[in-house]
Amino acid sequence: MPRNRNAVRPVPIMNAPRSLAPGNGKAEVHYSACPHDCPSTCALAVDKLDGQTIGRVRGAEDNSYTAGVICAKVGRYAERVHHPDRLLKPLRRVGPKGSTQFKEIPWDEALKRMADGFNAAEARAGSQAVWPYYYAGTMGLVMRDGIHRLRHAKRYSGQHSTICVTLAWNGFIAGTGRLAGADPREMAEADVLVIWGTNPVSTQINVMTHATRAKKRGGKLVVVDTYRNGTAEQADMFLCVRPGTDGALACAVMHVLFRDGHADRDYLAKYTDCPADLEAHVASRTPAWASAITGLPVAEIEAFAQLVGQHRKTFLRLGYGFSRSRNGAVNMHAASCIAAVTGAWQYRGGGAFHNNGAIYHWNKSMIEGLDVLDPTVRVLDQSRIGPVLCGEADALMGGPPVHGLFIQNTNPMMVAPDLSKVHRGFARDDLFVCVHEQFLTETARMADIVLPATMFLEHDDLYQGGGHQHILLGPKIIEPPGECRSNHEVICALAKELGADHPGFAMSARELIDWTLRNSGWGTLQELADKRWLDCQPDFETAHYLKGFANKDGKFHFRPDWSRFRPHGFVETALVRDIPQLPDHWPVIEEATEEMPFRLVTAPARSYLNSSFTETPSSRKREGRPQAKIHPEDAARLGIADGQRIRLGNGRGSMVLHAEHFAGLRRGVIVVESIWPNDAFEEGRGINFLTGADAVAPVGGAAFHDNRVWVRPLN
Ligand SMILES: Nc1nc2c(c(=O)[nH]1)N[C@H]1C(S)=C(S)[C@@H](COP(=O)(O)OP(=O)(O)OC[C@H]3O[C@@H](n4cnc5c(=O)[nH]c(N)nc54)[C@H](O)[C@@H]3O)O[C@H]1N2
Ligand SMILES: Nc1nc2c(c(=O)[nH]1)N[C@H]1C(S)=C(S)[C@@H](COP(=O)(O)OP(=O)(O)OC[C@H]3O[C@@H](n4cnc5c(=O)[nH]c(N)nc54)[C@H](O)[C@@H]3O)O[C@H]1N2
Ligand code: SF4
Ligand SMILES: [Mo]
Repeated sequence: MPRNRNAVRPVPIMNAPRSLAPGNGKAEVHYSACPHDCPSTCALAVDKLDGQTIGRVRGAEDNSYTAGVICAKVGRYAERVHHPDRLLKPLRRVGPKGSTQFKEIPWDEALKRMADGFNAAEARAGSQAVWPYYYAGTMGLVMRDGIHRLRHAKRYSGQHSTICVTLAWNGFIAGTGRLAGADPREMAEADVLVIWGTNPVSTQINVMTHATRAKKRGGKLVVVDTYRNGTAEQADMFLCVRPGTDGALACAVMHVLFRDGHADRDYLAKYTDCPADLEAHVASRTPAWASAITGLPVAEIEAFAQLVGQHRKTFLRLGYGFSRSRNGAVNMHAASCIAAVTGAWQYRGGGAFHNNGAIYHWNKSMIEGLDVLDPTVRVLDQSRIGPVLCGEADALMGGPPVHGLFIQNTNPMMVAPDLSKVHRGFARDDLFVCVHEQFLTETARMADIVLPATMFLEHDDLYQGGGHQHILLGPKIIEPPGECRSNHEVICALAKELGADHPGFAMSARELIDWTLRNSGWGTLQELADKRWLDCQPDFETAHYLKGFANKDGKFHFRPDWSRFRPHGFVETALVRDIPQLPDHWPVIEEATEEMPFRLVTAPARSYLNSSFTETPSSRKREGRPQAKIHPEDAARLGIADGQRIRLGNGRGSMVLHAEHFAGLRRGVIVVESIWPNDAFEEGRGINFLTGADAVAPVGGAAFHDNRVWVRPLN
């Protein structure tokens, strides 16, 4: 993001000293949790230099999952928290939408204008014309989820949060019945660790800590991905698949497992729903069949299957990446079935893991105001914000247009799919937008009112690890700069202005944390503060489903009930009827065509975290410029030199960037590491101009890695 030159910044803040060696006696060490949208949710040790300033951030050594390791971008967090471009005062737009012309206003006026804007929207088309829109810029339960309390108290439109996890979670739960798996620390005890559809070297570094321990014990690391990324570089076996074909690979592996006597028939009979049907079904899913779909040589599929078949302690660490396809939920389910066929679940160091969301059994009714939720209010699909703002009737679910948007913790002008619609929608004159942000992001630049937000070190919050099993406390450590306010403070102040009523609006963040812990069976705030984190790992038998899987019949389901996932108020996609009943390759991806011969994957860049850190100079420097990785043979055929400007396009739009010759992917596949701001590209159009906002089966989601595109060289 360019510096917001025109925004007024009256309170200069100092840049923190570069870094401070740990333990040199000068800094006080405070403990926290990383708030970013990352499965690692690291336990942090933060050097506090004075009341407003931090130094170095490190991983807590004594947390058994973090184990002293964090990613480089958060290690340099002083650069983000003390960034000269932080928003410090409320702003009112005085120029055209999208410009950086804003005027500072006092908080009282900002809140009044917001309330007026939302009340006007409501007067026009009812309360559902206001859409509080949020995501996981902070993962703190109070600061992330408190927006629902305002939503429910006011009967504003609901949000079905599909942009990230829906496909992956539903795909995993389809088999096990529950979003939880083997203790991820057991990865260290695996004989074969399969890292499938996640690039932890970039996206959740702590997986590699435990993977390295497995390798040191002689365990084998297998990586299944669409390109030779940082994680694949460390693998003993790398399977480079065509995007969206993991269901075929999983079926062929199961074919070999049955064929060669590696299926655990006692386990199958006791713990699974229809093993005979599965065996008959995969009999025709041979390695040759899968080779034609995945692009993998038959020998590689056979070798992978033998490795899995010969080692009971095979641990499948299943990520988000391979589920960002139109068949992603089916592929996730298919991969998870492998552990049930071999019975790997029975062994320490075996089984499968994706996310531990279910182990925390939160009572969020005070944070989210669930007691005042009206189930008749429509629930709009987050990923379809473009069609929603453009007034498409199906996206609006037959209800009124959206005239008011209140946004916290997300930057949809950059990260949402089908950006041409998103940008058109935000530009509407009859749309009132308020954005609460840390920086003047591309979304904030579309707002009528911009509010300055605190960062995690400046407010109290509660966190849970998705990729592990800890509840962590992130207490306020330093004072916020300027007039920044936390999400909770803003929600409560706005509720007051709007006359919305709920006991949660009268509580402090600390009171909400205490209430939530007590009512969820996790003790008190004081106890958590004393312990710093709680290890919530269920016992071995529970985590490995040895007392039965979490489905009603106690079995792992090879034949899932896909209709179970429909959230309240949401219409499942028409495609749900066509989902294959048993694991399979489901050919609903955007296959390449003659006109659009490439498949595009938009995998995460190491130094960014979604839209975050695109504002920090060190991350920008490390990423260089947006580039499209293309196979040298494809490039040669198209006459594209290494580093040449190219245009990528499809039916949704086109954009310009530079080519990078890269042999670590299949021909016909392009990878653009993301997410860059749109203004990092010529013409101001970024990668999400190419991605689709069609709702993916069974109940929505964004297929960010499933796009067909054409490529043209430019001079
Ligand atoms: N092409 C492509 N697009 C993608 C993806 C992809 O892989 N490829 N990934 C998708 C995925 S998985 C996700 S989750 C989305 C996420 O995309 P975003 O939701 O944009 O993600 P973040 O960068 O985590 O957070 C957004 C904003 O939250 C703000 N923020 C942080 N903390 C606070 C706070 O306490 N208060 C307030 N008010 N604001 C705060 C940050 O400053 C940041 O601007 O992007 C999706 N888009
Ligand atoms: N540095 C960094 N860290 C991040 C983020 C970031 O943007 N940058 N984003 C954060 C967020 S919000 C999330 S949700 C997580 C996501 O983190 P991950 O679980 O790692 O998931 P993805 O990042 O979507 O993609 C991971 C890998 O999947 C591969 N992939 C794509 N399509 C397929 C396919 O069809 N099959 C297979 N086998 N592989 C495929 C991609 O090439 C990529 O290497 O990371 C978080 N951490
Ligand atoms: S690895 Fe993830 S959770 Fe850990 S510090 Fe980095 S962004 Fe935060
Ligand atoms: Mo995500």
